[in-house]
Amino acid sequence: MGPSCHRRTAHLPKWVDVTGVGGDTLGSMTSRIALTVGSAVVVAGLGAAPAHAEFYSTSDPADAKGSLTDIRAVRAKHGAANVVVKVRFQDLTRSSAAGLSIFVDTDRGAKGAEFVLSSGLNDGTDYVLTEASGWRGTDQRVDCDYQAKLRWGAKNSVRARIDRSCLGEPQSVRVSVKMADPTDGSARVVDWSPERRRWSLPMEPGLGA
Ligand SMILES: [Ca+2]
Ligand SMILES: [Ca+2]
Repeated sequence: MGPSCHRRTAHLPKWVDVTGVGGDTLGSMTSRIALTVGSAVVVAGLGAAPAHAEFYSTSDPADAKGSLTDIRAVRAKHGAANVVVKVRFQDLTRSSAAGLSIFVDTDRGAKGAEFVLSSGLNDGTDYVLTEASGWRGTDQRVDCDYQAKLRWGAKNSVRARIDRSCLGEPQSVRVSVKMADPTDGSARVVDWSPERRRWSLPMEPGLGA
């Protein structure tokens, strides 16, 4: 339980001058710039929808006939500390043989996912976060703070929480979710959200949350 987490040292804010400007000058300059940044945040809060949101939410059709774990909704949040992804299924049962992959894109320039959290959907399942290559996981486990919780009963869902440090403190993330169910072995049922190898809208961490 509780794998160790490498936390990076906090980045210095961009406006901190480390070149040795005198205290008074630096003090007044930083407070003026900090004030400007603060005003920009207020304006963004009141103004039009930002290009990037902190949240993503989508419903998914009942299109994976033959599997109880048909994906019905995905919600995600890129918070100040974590990326949280919740996947809701038609019917999550403790004896499920299905598996879930939560792909995470942190680099739009590199094709496919950079990370993938893989989990079974049965009671007592293991789960693991690895680096990804394209749309495949690798054997490169990421040693950091993350968790997947299965919620039985009416919730029928999985909640995955990944510390941002696991992902290299990304500016923006996108997610894509895949469920694969071997059912009885004769017909493997696969369901993706939002679509096969398609990403959610980008999410950026909430400001000051
Ligand atoms: Ca579905
Ligand atoms: Ca990528």
